[in-house]
Amino acid sequence: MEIRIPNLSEGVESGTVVAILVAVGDAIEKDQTILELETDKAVAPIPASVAGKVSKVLIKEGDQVQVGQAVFEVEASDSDATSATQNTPQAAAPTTQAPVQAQAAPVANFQAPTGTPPAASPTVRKMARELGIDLTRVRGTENGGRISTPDLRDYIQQIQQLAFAAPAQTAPAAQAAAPSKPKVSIDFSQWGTVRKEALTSLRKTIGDHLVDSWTSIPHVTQFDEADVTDLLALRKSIQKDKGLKATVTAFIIKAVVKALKEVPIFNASLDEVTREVVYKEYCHIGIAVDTDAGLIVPVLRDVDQKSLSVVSDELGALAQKTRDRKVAVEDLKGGSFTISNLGGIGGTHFTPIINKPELAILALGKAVEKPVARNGKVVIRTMLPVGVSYDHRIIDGADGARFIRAIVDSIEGLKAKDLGL
Ligand code: CAO
Repeated sequence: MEIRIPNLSEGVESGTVVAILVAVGDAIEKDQTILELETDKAVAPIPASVAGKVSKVLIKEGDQVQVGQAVFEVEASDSDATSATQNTPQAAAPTTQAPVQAQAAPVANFQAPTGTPPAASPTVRKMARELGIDLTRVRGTENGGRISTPDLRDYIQQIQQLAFAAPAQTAPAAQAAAPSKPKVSIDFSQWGTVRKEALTSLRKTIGDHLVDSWTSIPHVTQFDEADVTDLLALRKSIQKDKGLKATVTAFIIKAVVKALKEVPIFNASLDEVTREVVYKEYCHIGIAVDTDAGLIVPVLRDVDQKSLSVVSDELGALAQKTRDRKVAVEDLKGGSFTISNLGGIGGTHFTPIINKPELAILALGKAVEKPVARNGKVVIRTMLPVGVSYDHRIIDGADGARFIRAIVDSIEGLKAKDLGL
């Protein structure tokens, strides 16, 4: 009996084997973690779909493996024989999402991206990968919603029809697109010794996400400075009185919530299909975390409803989990606004790139003491560099200025009563 790579998560088709946790001869339990796979989102533990004894290991560390690929051979106990086959990706549950509300001609084979990668044969998956097609958008017509080659062909034909049906929209975009130059590999060793390192899946994903955001969103970045002298004094007194070791980021999260409530467009997203602005009643804050593997942005949920002490505990735990690459894919989704704080490291202002599909992001530099003018006198205050990048398709400069003032006012005016302590 073979154990195969199960469905991972939306849009994730493959990964790199980073650790094999069992060897030939090992007895394994059903659901026991048998290997760890680095996908472009996180390191995912892969559970055994069957209990038994490992008879063959079909992969080695560093291998790139696909969803559905056999990775172990196992002598399974009888009771597990059926469940193992049921757990193969081909037998995945049918998807139930409603079709996307397209304004153009009705498109039978479109559907909204599902949470689960759909069942499809390796050939279909390969074709989709080569053509850059997101299979979660294709409706499968075979048993259990499995996608067949004709389903994929129909989907492509319908995309073509849509493209030709809207020449007025597509033509200017096509004209604007400059012919892309073929990429060339440069031999840097002709100028001296070099060392090569392949990009990890995560690094490729970070790059692709940033290029998508940077090239599809006209960014504007607005800068200011917040006087955090009182905030740091408040932090000190809370540390002393309550023993609470909340960091600067935890305080800023609480201050940001107030500003987001005042200027709610900064907590919204653009639906690029329906061309609607989606205002969110919730306040889920993405936190840029610097990890050894690269930038990862997990999400802290409902921070508007949590006290400083809960936000502080959750922030610490989430940052640690992210650095250990144990963060779940779900933890990376659904943010409404992101904070990127480089102040723990250093530097002043920088221009952050929006974490699409959000509309804005806050950058924080290092708070330092500096001379500032107050009531005609020069005094020493601790000033925090702040910057906000926003999507200029949706947010005008005046709102950008209003929002950064709201952030600065909220930071400078933060009181113990705002912290739910
Ligand atoms: N100014 C001055 N001091 C700051 C500060 C700032 N802007 N931000 C944090 N600090 C302080 C903290 O209060 C803490 O002080 P104490 O030791 O007295 O408690 C110290 O610096 C270290 O902070 P920290 O980084 O450990 O904790 P944090 O909760 O403030 O930040 C996190 C958490 C996850 C935001 C941070 O660790 C991190 O990873 N930052 C990098 C984000 C990043 O890479 N952004 C770039 C994205 S674009 O490539």
